[in-house]
Amino acid sequence: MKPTAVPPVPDYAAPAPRPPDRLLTPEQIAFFRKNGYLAVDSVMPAAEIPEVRRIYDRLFNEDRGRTEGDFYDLTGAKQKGKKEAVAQILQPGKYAPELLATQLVANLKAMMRQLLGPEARMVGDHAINKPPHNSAATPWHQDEAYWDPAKEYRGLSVWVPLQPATKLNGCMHFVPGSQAFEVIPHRPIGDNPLTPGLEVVPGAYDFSSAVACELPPGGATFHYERTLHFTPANRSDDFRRAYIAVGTLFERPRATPRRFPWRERQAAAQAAKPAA
Ligand SMILES: O=C(O)CCC(=O)C(=O)O
Repeated sequence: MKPTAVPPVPDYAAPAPRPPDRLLTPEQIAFFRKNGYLAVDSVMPAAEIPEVRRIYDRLFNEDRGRTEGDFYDLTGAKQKGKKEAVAQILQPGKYAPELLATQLVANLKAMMRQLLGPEARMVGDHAINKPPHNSAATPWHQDEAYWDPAKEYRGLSVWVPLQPATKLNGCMHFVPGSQAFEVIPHRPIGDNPLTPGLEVVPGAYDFSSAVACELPPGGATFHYERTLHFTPANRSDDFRRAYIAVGTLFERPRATPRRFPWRERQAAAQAAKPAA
């Protein structure tokens, strides 16, 4: 059989091929900077939602990225034949470059610049698809806990649901103001170091001040790299699809070193795993 070539990583930072057709208001920008998150009802034309959703469903139906290690279950250790509880594709733009030519992405790039500054650029994307009637939440975490502890960052994620996002199917929840925290202690989900996902160590924080952000399809939430966030399990009859774009203003070496023991545990467990 002819081996299929691994698609190249696209230039996420390239200028969008079209101008934005909507922007954030000064009030929305001020809200984001104060609270560390923002919910917006529409970041793309309504007519584009079915088109993006078709691309998204095709990628998941075709298991795109599995052989490259870009398709996996965020919340569980890999088990042959077991369906993903929280299926994630890293860099869907690599497998469907047409995603990056959409009005959606042109708008998100412009909004990233509004929120972080004119030097901000898009650096990647991912897609998280929760199947219907599945009990897996995406536990509380800060995105920076996944990243390189030797670096410091200023960045954000934009989370775009392609159907309504509700408390029933797993909308985003945030702790307002938590963007100002340090990275708090995390561990691999379920304390299983073979799980790729992370969670805040149980008891390390009281999440009672969290807010839920329900959205229409084609809306978005924005959050900084340290904003605490979570999504509940999908208890609805439909998939809960989210396309996520990541932007940064800077990524540079930290002046003071730090360690993320949770990442060291995951790396050690992977290294000790017998070859498949
Ligand atoms: O979609 C989800 O379940 C979680 C999304 C998330 O954690 C993120 O976008 O940073």
